[in-house]
Amino acid sequence: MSDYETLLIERHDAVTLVRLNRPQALNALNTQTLTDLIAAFAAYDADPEQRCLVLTGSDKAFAAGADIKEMEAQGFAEMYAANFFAGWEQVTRTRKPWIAAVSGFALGGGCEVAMMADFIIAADSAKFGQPEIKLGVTPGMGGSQRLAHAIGKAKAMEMCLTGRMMGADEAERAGLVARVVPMADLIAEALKTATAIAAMAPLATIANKEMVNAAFDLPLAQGIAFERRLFHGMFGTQDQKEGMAAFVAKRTAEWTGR
Ligand code: CO8
Repeated sequence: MSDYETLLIERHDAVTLVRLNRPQALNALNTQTLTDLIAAFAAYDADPEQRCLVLTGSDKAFAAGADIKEMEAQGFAEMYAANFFAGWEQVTRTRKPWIAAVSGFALGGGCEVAMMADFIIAADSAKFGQPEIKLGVTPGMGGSQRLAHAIGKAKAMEMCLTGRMMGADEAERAGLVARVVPMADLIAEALKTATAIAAMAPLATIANKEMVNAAFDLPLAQGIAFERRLFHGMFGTQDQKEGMAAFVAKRTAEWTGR
């Protein structure tokens, strides 16, 4: 049973596993999926028991894009008035960490959502692409920007202009994904990584995420100053005292998130 029409949710101790579940449309992302994901991510962010989230699809498709059938008949006025799909920005504002575990197609909006994650773990079956050009449009959920940041202009431009798909090994070499694993191991590996992250000091986790993300928004000098201030701030937490005392005493730290 799930509270969501388009998602399946499992709890694995402190890790939330969210599966996109529109198999009839290769997990194409429609308005309902966005509504469901905004709610699921907000619930995760607000739950102190949950420390990491994994978003995945099926073996065949992480998500084959925004739902073309939903968009087909739309005009500019409707898209603009509704600020269509601007809600994805709420997903990117999730403060706690989340991983995209990608098998099969991650195309268009699917690739864009995977790139919203803190990092991607890919199955060897993963195929990434921005094929919007073949539909007479462009990426619209950050793909042109995040792809260029992730893999540089040459490959990002080639992918956007040709719509070609990039396999998992090339994606790893290009820096789009953190790691490639056999398809059969994808969920286990993603949960293992998420469980390791979930065991870290909660405030330091959020601070690390914030500062790595700052590298994409701030000039270097400001990013370094931001990092140093957050680092100083960590010395106001109980977890800094606990983490360093545990190291010195050669015992395992017990985090309080304070
Ligand atoms: N939207 C809607 N339905 C889809 C989509 C999609 N993106 N992708 C697949 N489906 C449906 C198919 O129509 C088909 O439905 P049916 O059985 O009713 O005919 C079912 O899923 C299975 O698909 P296929 O039969 O095509 O499966 P294949 O294995 O033959 O092919 C492919 C798989 C190659 C992935 C193929 O389905 C495909 O090319 N899909 C479209 C990929 C694409 O172009 N994606 C980009 C979409 S545009 C986009 O994402 C823009 C994002 C920005 C929006 C933000 C606005 C602000």
